[in-house]
Amino acid sequence: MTNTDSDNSREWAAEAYALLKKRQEEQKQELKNQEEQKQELKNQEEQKQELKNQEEQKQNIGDPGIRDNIQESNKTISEPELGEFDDNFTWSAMVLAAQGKKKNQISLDEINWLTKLRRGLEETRKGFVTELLEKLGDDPLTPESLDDLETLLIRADVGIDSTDKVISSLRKKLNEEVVGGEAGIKFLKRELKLIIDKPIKNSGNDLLVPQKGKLNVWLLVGVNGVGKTTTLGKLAYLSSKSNYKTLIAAADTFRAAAVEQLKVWGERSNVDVISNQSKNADPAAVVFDAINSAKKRNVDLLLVDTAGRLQTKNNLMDELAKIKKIIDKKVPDAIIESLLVLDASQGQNGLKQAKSFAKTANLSGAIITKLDGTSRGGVSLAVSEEVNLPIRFIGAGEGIKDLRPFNSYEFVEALLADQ
Ligand SMILES: Nc1nc2c(ncn2[C@@H]2O[C@H](COP(=O)(O)OP(=O)(O)OP(=O)(O)O)[C@@H](O)[C@H]2O)c(=O)[nH]1
Ligand SMILES: [Mg+2]
Repeated sequence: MTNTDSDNSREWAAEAYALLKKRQEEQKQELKNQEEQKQELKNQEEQKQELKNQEEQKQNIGDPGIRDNIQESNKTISEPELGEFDDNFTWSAMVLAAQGKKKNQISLDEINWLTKLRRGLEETRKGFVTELLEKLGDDPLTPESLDDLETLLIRADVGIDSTDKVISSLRKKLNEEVVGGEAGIKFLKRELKLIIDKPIKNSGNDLLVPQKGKLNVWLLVGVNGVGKTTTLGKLAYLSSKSNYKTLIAAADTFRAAAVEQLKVWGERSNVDVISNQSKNADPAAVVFDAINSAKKRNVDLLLVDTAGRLQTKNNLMDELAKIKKIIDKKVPDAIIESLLVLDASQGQNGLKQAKSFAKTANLSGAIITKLDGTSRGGVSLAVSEEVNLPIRFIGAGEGIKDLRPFNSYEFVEALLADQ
């Protein structure tokens, strides 16, 4: 970025910041007004009740007491406060602007998410980008700098295949023209994005959302501890917030605390959980019950939590097959997504799991979790290239809002941000 570019960016971001701040203040005022109106109504009701009580006392009729019949607003997730106008804001605003967002369309959730994503990928970035930039400086790329880049990409768990692909494209370009440091990074970003986008394009579906008018069933699968239940909770929130009628099936009947864990997530986003508390309940039977409920309630999206660990891996695969069979039988026109949840911090190990699941579990997509604070975020590229799975969501934190639909542009920008 030249100086003028960055001056313009800051100016643009400052205006977006001011607009967002104004909007937030208006929203706050609106909320305050609503609260006041609610309080006013409550006072009126209390006065009415008081009068009624006095009336009843006069007539000597007992009364259980004043009941607060004003519904308190539902437990909502508190809205975040707008922070300082700083480099984080500017960077995030620029990423949004590059995707066509207007100054007055920028939301705080998006800014916070991008800030979190960039911070989350910091360790991965430190591993190669910082070093790469230092090595490149402003000088043109050389065959030696490509060798360095190769090592750095492999070290960031990008995987051999993706690395080979990127390096050979760069080498080809280098044979044709002189490539400066900045142009090199731009080209690298484009190549990495192409790798991630390929399985997404092949799936014919750029963004995974539930199809209206049908029952969509999303199975979350993966080995133990990768974040299936947490991810499901975050998905339930995203889905119900986007006005899809959502239901959760607690089909991990193996781990005792799994149902309780899900209920907490369900409460946070006002989504019901279908479960069977009895010991050794059959996961497929839970799914059976959940489908009945889903049909009755006209549910758009049924999210199914599955066990990460059974006595053997074969049991796990059999169980998944059984669950799918039940769905096929009961709702043949349901849209089933089998989403493999992968813990980014497991790097190449996670990739091995993905390969083994992909062979048997008929997967349709991947969700990468724990991108916050790992140095192995590059594994996302390996999943795209080597397992050929479209990445559908990414998680970068334990909070309910720390999951977003995957966006390859944002991911690559965050991965290769220059600070
Ligand atoms: N930092 C961070 N932690 C996460 C993220 N996603 C999940 N976790 C944590 O990872 C741990 C395991 O998450 P679970 O959701 O219980 O994982 P699971 O795959 O359902 O585990 P099993 O049911 O035992 O197979 C919990 O402590 C979560 O809070 C994430 O994106 N970032
Ligand atoms: Mg779980």
